[in-house]
Amino acid sequence: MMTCPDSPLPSPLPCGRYRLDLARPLIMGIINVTPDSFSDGGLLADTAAAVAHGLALIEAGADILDIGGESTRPGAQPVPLDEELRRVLPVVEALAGEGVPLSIDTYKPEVMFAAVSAGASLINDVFALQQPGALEAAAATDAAVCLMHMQGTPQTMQADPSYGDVVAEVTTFLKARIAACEAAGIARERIVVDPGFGFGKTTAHNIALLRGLGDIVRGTGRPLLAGLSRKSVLGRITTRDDPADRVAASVASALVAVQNGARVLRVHDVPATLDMVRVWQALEAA
Ligand code: 8Y7
Repeated sequence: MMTCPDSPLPSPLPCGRYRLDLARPLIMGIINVTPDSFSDGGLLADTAAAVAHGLALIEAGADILDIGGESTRPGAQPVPLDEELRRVLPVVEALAGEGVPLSIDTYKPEVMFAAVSAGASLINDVFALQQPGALEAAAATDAAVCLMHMQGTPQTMQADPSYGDVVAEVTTFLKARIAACEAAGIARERIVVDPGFGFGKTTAHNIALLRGLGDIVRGTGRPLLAGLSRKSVLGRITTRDDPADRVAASVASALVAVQNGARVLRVHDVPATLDMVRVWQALEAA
């Protein structure tokens, strides 16, 4: 197979009761369990909608589902612990038996532990387990862990992002977080890294990271997850204000990410991304 010669061997990623084969890029479908401001159906309706969306994403070919109860978009406000648990746990419980590993998108240790106990197999933390208690909570599980880079916090990160060498700085950060995980008893074999597109980055920073993904993969020695789906940077490049109009840009950027070594793609648009992966695979196999 024509894999990037320097990229880490795509050995299976231990992920709870699953072993994820990263020989081809995996598609992580996004499920946001945040209140629908256009419906007054309450929590039951939000849960039902999230579960139905998850089943549709599995049907469309998602390899992993990422479930989140708090938006981390620029400017988003934090959600209290009990509210986040109320949002995500019923969705994790309902989807845990569907044969696809579930990822919990949270930075709160209590949510990590409760979600894994309810059936989640991957912890996706945009704060890279830096919150008090997060390393310990993850270490107490057998879940895989995605460590993401962010400069600042969701409330402030887009104010004035600044780097000397963004690829080098993100790599250094991720290596330090891998070391912190190992010191806390989280084996490096369980770890996935993520440059955090859009999290404290200008358009130029995001482009430099996309071009430099191979350096991050080689520098960290771990599989890389890329999350570019529908993000503002793609809106700025394409002049598309509505995120729903950024599907083609999302697929194009995901293909570049795959060509530069990404192994997991966090996306809203599973069918379009799957077609791209199939085209990429056909070229790899030839
Ligand atoms: C990412 C993410 C978001 C990402 C990882 C959005 C939760 C913002 N983006 N997690 N989460 N990587 N690992 O626009 O890029 O989807 S939320």
